[in-house]
Amino acid sequence: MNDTIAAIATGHQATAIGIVRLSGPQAIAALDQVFTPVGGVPMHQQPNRLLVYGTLHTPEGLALDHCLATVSRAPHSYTGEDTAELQCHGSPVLLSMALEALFACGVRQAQAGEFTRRAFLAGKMDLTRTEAVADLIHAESQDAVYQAAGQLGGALAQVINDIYDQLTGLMAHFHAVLDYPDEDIDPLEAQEIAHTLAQAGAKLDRLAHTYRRGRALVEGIPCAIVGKPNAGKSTLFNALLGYDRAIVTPIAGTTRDTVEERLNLGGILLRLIDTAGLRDSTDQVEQMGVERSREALRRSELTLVVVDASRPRDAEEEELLALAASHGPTILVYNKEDLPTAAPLPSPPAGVETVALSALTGDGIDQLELAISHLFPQDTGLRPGTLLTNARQAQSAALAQTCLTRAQQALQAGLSPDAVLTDVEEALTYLGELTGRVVREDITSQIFQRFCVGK
Ligand SMILES: Nc1nc2c(ncn2[C@@H]2O[C@H](COP(=O)(O)OP(=O)(O)O)[C@@H](O)[C@H]2O)c(=O)[nH]1
Ligand SMILES: [Mg+2]
Repeated sequence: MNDTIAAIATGHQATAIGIVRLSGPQAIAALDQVFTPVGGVPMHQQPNRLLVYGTLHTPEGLALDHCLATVSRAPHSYTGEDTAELQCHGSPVLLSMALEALFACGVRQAQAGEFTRRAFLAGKMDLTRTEAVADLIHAESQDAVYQAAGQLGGALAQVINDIYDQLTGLMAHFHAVLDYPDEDIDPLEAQEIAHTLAQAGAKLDRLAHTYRRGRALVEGIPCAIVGKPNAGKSTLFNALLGYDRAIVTPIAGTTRDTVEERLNLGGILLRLIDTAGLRDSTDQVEQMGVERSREALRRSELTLVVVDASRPRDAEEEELLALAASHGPTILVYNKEDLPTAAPLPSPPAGVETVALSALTGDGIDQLELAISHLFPQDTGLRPGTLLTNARQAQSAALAQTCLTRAQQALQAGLSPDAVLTDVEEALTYLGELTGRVVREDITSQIFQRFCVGK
């Protein structure tokens, strides 16, 4: 049986209300030792989920707060265990004193994510829902909230389970034929198997494709700012962020490392990466920076190529622009628009949008924001909550995809159904890992590490 855990569920700053939560067999008994309701009826005699007003005190009886408490008994609670919650005033000192009082009653500090881990182990939520809890807590844009909320409601699990059920149906039918030869069950025709595999495979492909968008929602779109030294990359980086994060100097090559910051640009979450110039250099430190900017370009899904418009564009910049454009969405930023332009600006490669601005004065920054928002339309037609949003999910889906493809190929090659269905069975294992039907301790541990204490 589990022990009883407690944690402060709210932040570490003074707030109007602070919450301490408990879960485990001793949760309500421990609460009764530190909380006395005004009416005198102890919490273990109170109904579930009723907010009860009373005094929070040390086990010795020293008052700490006048506040609310509530209990929910197993299995009708978040964790599936007996749980209790104190809603106190939000002083971090008060909250830790409340926690200390509970520790004195035999309760221990909860680890990060332990409440949700218990909820998962009690079968209260599948893995995609537990991940949604963490995503919701860390959501940095409105779309990330919609996605996490939908996923928490089970939308993603439903998509996965739909595929899972279809494949299980296939397996069940096959085994029924084998196990009950006298029952006269129609054996599976290769055509039927092919049909089901194609259907499930198509659904799985659609699901796997959502990862790019899902990751952008949760992690942000990696956006590298590249260009020659002194083009104004760091100035642009700071201008977009709205504060000075990167170092700006008139000496070429001062940004020697890459700097990364998140930025919510009209609902689109960007991971803005300022790089050192892509310049061949003999200087050791700068060379490392250059390497890193090439790396940043490889990782980026949106590239801003910054060119100093007051100087003629050179071959190196042409090359950089072509490189970025062949890699993915690219915007050519003609910077230093406030200075006289050197020459008529040559037109960019096809598909590359151009924005002229001054990172120094801020003129034209709004045009850049507009261009970015056009490249990443937010309405994708995907139902919120049905996107894969992390590497773990994407990997399981990809592995399941591989197995299903193998099954389809085996069928086409004329192999027997049991050879085909071995691959289907393996695909089911990966789909099972995705939702946590198949529990792997290393996977679950990793998931719950991402949580805060108290959730
Ligand atoms: N006039 C003008 N100067 C700029 C502009 N953007 C950057 N600079 C200047 O150009 C120099 C290099 O800028 P910086 O952002 O460090 O360039 P980086 O090497 O590409 O990161 C600094 O002196 C900036 O003040 C701009 O839009 N107009
Ligand atoms: Mg710089």
